Amino acid sequence: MKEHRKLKLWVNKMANMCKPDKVVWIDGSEEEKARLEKEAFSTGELIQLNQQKLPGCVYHRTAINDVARTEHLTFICTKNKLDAGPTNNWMPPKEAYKKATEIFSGSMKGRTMYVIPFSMGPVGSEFSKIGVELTDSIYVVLNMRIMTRIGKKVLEQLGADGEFTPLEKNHPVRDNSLTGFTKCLHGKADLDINRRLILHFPEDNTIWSVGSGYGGNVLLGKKCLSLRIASYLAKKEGWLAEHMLIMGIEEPNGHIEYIAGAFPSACGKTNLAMLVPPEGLKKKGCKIWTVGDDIAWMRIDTDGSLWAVNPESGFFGVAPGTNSKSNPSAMETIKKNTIYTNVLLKPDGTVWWEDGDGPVPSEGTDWTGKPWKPGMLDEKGNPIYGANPNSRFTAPIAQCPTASFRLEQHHGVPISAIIVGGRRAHLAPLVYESFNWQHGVYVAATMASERTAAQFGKLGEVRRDPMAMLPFCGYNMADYFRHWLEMGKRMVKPPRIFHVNWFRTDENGNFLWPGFGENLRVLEWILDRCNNKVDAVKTAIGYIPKIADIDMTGLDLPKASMEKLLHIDKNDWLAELDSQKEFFKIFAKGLPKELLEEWQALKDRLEKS
Ligand code: OXD
Ligand code: MN
Repeated sequence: MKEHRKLKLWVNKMANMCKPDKVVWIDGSEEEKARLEKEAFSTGELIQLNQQKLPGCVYHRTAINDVARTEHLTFICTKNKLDAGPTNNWMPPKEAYKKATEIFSGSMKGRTMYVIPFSMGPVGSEFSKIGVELTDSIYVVLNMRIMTRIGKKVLEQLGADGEFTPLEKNHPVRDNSLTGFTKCLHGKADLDINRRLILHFPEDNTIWSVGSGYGGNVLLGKKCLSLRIASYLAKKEGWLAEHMLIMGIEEPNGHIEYIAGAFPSACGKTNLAMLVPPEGLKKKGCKIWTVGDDIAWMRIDTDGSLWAVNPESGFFGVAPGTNSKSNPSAMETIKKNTIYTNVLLKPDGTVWWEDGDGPVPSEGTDWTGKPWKPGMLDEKGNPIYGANPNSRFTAPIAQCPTASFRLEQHHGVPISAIIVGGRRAHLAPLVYESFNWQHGVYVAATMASERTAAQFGKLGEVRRDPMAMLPFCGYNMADYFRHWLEMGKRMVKPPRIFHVNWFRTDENGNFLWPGFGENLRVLEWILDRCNNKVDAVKTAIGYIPKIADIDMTGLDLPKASMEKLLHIDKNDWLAELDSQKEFFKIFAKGLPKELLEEWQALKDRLEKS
């Protein structure tokens, strides 16, 4: 194979800085996997789990101060601050490279640097992007092996000079600053939080992450490439890189329609992507197909509609709360070939987490490596969890019982509807449909979630998270909104945009909607709307369902609850508008005028209602 000169030069340059003892090129083979696992078992980086009960599964603990994405240490490094926008941390590229160089220098002495060529999206698809991650962590290599397509086949695809394949044939954008792949450098260094930086250089198509071993900070194909860098590329090349699940709903006649959905974390995105139809709807014979649970790359095809691919090939899911009731398909998926991180390790070499399956084990080793028993309290009297609340499983999508047969298809799937939503105890009805694309963009740009007890901050406080992209947009979010508006103009048949809220509560704080599989009832209504099969009630905020149009077969929910779920409180909405206005202020003059027009139009409609 002819070598890629620029790739080789870059690897040498990075190795000269980090000074690893060895540089190993990852080929993606089974023998390589076995060799790396063996080495990691011998150093303690990984623990082999019970191979009878969990074949192919391994266990890993991260450092105690390194269990989640560190947004405050995550930077967009563009020449101009304005290009990063008001919602991102910004650092000038020169300063960022300098700071990180100091930490990276010599940090891989005594270690091996692995070179991982990877493809986001099926290898060879014209919609895929290639990256190369350099890392001193075997855990990262083994995770990337599941989450992305790696190895020799990717190098072959990159070829000898490897320009990026422009995402859309009709809108090719050649950018000479691109050298054919995203240059991703990761080093654990000393895992010191004061020497941790997650740096994105969109103008150089480069990511540098140092001082962390936590997935979201170090699996650089995921949030860093597929969202932050990709959103920047998508803007330039005329497509969308989104923090969205993709799922298909198959009718008994075999017709499948696809939905993409954006939800902030802790809103049940993974569960929704793998939804199991509830008993009452089972006899209808609908099937769910999971295309992805976290990221969607979407482009306009020659038919003028929006098509999506999931660039990932694995799930990096939160373990606590995942059980056979909340997500039976996930439980099935993670029975083999799974990497478990920061969960409780049981004496029999299996794993457990809070709100998981099975009885609470009588003992185990917790995620920090200490002996654990149920009911243990810390010095402040708080419960000591066996598993970290953000403990994870990494598993291949192909193992999911509902994995879509179109996962490997280069073309992706056509999207009929986009749904967005957060946790709102009041305000937002169970579902509403926007009037048109522009209104839908406004709905998505103002979406929000209320903090739960599990999050830092004031309980119930509203956190705006436009398109669930607040931590992931690699450029100025005001330009991102404009890009969404422009995409709508280019589509002949744009997907309809809906807002859902599974989390509305009654006066006593109890959830009004049962959620989980029952959400299919709402998805069915959404698809019926897309196919002009049902009417709706026009309200100030958008179209809501007529109660009779939601199929409630087998669900015993009082009509009064449905009424509450669909209620629109004028005063609450007027207060919401004030809060949205405050949020819009941060974008100053950059905010597209269309969003302000939509805001004003909603205000007028509410006042008249
Ligand atoms: C994730 C996240 O891990 O959104 O997917 O934080
Ligand atoms: Mn996510």
